[in-house]
Amino acid sequence: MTATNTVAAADGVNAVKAENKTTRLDALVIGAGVGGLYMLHKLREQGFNVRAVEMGDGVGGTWYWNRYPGARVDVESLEYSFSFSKEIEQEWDWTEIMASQPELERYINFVADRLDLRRDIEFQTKVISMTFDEATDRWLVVTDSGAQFDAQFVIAATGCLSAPLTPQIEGLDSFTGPVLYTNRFPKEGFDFTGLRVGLIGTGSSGVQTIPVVAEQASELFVFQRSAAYTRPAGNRPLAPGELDEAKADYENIRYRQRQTFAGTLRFGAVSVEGVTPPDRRILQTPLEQRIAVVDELGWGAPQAWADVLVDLDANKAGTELYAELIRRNVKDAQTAEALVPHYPMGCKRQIIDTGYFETFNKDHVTLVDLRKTPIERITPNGLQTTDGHYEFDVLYCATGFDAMTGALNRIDIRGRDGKLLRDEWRDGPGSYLGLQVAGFPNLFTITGPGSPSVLANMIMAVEQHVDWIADCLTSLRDSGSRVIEAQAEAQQAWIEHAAALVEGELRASESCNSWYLGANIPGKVRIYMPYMGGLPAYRERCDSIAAAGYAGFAIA
Ligand code: NA7
Repeated sequence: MTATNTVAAADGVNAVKAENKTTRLDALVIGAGVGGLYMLHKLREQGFNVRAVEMGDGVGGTWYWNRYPGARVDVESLEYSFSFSKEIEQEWDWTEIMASQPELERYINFVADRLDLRRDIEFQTKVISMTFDEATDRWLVVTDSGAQFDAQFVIAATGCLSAPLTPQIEGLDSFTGPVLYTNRFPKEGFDFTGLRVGLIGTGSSGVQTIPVVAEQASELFVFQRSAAYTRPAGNRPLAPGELDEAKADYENIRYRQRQTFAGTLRFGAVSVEGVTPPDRRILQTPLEQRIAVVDELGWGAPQAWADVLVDLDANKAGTELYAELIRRNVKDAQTAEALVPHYPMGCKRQIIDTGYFETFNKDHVTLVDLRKTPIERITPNGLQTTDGHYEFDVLYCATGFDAMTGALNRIDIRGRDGKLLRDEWRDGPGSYLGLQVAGFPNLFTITGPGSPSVLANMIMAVEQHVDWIADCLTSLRDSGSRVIEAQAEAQQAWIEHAAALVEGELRASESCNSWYLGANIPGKVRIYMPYMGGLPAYRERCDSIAAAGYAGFAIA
């Protein structure tokens, strides 16, 4: 149903004063990445009047925006794909073990077309504010396109790594050449051929794009603040017959995926299913024997010990093995040394790469260690460190995201009593199950903070959330209920439970700084945001809460 009125947007946001179209809905989905698309499909199937809005002009979310050269998923595509439709599973053919961004984007477009989802998506429409009306128990959602929505439920499928960071570096605006970002790479692509490139950032995106850019650029300067723990991905084309074999066994693969901690059977080429923890301890092993393990296991060696991810000294010894592997792959001793991380293994997300270390053996690739010579400023034609000036034609930033909370905090979300979500989250992103926030009724978050999200295969995590939310809305409709809201006590108990799971863990300790902890954003409160209990236990918990009549939620 569509109505027309002239409502002005909330104060402080780009006022939308033109004649606005307000569409009345059962549910509005924000985002048309994998979460938003499946949510839209599922609610439509269940007879809800639902639409989605999407900032971009196409579907895909992460795989729409992060279209930088070298972008690739780090779990197997056969597993990193929708499991809800047996038909789609059989119809789509993956070409590689771990698909590249173009193939993933094609796949997501295929799904959108196959399910005829586009007709219910408003593209190039960014939500700027949403206000909960306590009189009607409905959300008024205002967008920058003039479209407004009056929805009973809002489902934010806004992504965990979708709010791009612009590095706070003096002089950034003064650079006269092109400035590119991995997380907003131009849709038409960019040809680095023959150009001198200055690249900042060596997280997953930097590590993936550096070898590809080095193939084209005439000169590449890599400005590294923190070295990466990365190992070869072992990607390859799927062999003939391999895909058919997997498709024939899909039910079993999905079943096994659901039993694993992270919803995936392999990370890169390494099996994580049913792996028994190693029983050897690095601190009790003489150096020559540690090196023998490197000879035997290669890049698997640094983590092949019981104590490395739990004890700081053991961790340092593990990093030594990692350094040994880098030395074996990088010719220049000084560069090899600079590529060894200075922080514990396991703090940040493990990266997998294709030819990363070998890239630094190329004569036209230079690593600049910012820990030794920090950036002073960007100049019109390059970058000045404390040590000298580097001149280049293109500035290329792989500087990451305001993870997990950034996308929602950039919207003015007002719940009960006009409370702003970003104020509520100032001391940490409180949430019940990562699905709802107390004080914000009828608003759901897909893979929100406090859920397994980024620690799991994202599509598996998304499917579990979408199924749960769809069942919840159907159950509310069946019982004639209008409002569901997380209760503050249940939320607090969940926060404490989630915090207890990471207590004493290296990844949440003072020696670690990661985007999981919000540590890449100056001033952001330091809290380990994803839920560490694993997907199977989490799913069980969500299901038992639903079975108990949505325990911990108030329903009216
Ligand atoms: P990440 O992993 O957050 O990496 C960002 C990189 O950019 C990291 O090396 C940062 O160094 C570096 N960075 C950020 N700001 C600066 C400034 N101002 N100066 C120098 N270096 C800077 O983002 P990605 O996009 O690579 O990956 C995000 C996730 O996407 C990834 O974990 C996967 O899950 C997929 P720092 O480490 O902060 O010292």
